Amino acid sequence: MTNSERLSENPAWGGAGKHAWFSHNRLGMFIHWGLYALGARHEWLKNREELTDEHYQRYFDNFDPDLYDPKEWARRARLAGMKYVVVTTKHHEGFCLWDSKVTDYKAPNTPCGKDLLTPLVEAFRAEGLKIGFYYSLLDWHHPDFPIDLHHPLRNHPEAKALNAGRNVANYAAYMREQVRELLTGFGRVDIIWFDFSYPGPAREYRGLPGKGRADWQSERLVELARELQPEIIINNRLDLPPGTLPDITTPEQYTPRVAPALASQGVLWEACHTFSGSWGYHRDEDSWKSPEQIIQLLIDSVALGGNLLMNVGPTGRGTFDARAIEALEVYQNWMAVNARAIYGAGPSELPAPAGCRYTQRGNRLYLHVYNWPYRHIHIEGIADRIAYVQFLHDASEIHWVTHTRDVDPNVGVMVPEGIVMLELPVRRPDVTV
Ligand code: FHN
Repeated sequence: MTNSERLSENPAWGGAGKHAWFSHNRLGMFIHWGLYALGARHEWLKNREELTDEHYQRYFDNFDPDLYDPKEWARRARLAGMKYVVVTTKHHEGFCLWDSKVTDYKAPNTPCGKDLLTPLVEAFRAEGLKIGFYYSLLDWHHPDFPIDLHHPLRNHPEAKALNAGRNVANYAAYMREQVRELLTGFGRVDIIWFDFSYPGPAREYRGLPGKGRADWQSERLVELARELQPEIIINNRLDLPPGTLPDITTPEQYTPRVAPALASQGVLWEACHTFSGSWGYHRDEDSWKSPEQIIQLLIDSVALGGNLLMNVGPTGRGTFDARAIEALEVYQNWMAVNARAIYGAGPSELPAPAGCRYTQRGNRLYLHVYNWPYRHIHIEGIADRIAYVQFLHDASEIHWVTHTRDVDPNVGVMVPEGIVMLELPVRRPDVTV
């Protein structure tokens, strides 16, 4: 089996199967949007500030994203090179962006007065992006969701009394009804992104009962998703029976050092990250990743055979704020020249030089130089020391040239933050790619 055949079977490449689109596309947009955007201080604000429903009601009563323009969101995502979107249809606060028939806690009942999800799906689909729905297992508004260690009322003086009579089985049935709505009401859904169950035994908190694996009735959610959308990708945040493999794993806010594996076999994976320190819009969050960092996140993921899902938290008025737009434009500028090193690319068998990464697509090797402006990059296994590599179109070998800055604009480029991507035709006697 040649390398290219083997690589095509490698889960890192999505295999030839129904999920091949996922690995090919590599970059997606995560969107965290809900009532918390009005609070402008993190999507967990209800939990962090231990707000009662009455206190939090002010965000519901004033939610009216008058500047909401999903077509503009979708355009920004496409320009940034993002090929799929995962949007929070319902986050832990329990508020639904769509016109769910099983709750009143939804966008059409706010001053906004309309379903926000349908126009988003239509806009992103029109821009050619695949559709993913994030759905929170936690629900801090639902009357049957038990008050537990993550609940905003966990420290309420009447917590135990408030928790009495809550029936988690009723809540699990509610989840199935909502997942049914999401997977039957919006055409093809490519990803369902559940978040999150508590693995392992139930953990009590100050006399409040925890939730265990059985409470989520995860298997029934998976069965339902597979029945309604047979091609759908399901992530790994449902607490499934041991040995049950998700379609993708989802390392969060870090890039694995080695490609993730489950049950000692390769698995599709997607690292999810924020541009800032918050998933939901946070006005005062000032730890935004640099342009170089967000480009490296993408390269690192692909070099290890994974995807990157980068998050935007729209404001309470329905806009991407200036910092988010600036970050998306970093991807737009870099992908405009370097997309060929990302889409359909994956790991290389060749060891990358120090301070560099390799991504490979067929017989094209992409050298991503992080430690620029080092002049000499020793590439093992292909050639001796090089000062600089010039990509020769369809050449059968690599010519080493002395360092020059006037690089052919079609290949290696100096991006703003010093990451140079060069494209190399790979030719080694022992490797047929
Ligand atoms: O609690 C959530 C958090 O708000 C955010 O949605 C992330 C995204 O992966 N998931 C949970 C934390 O792991």
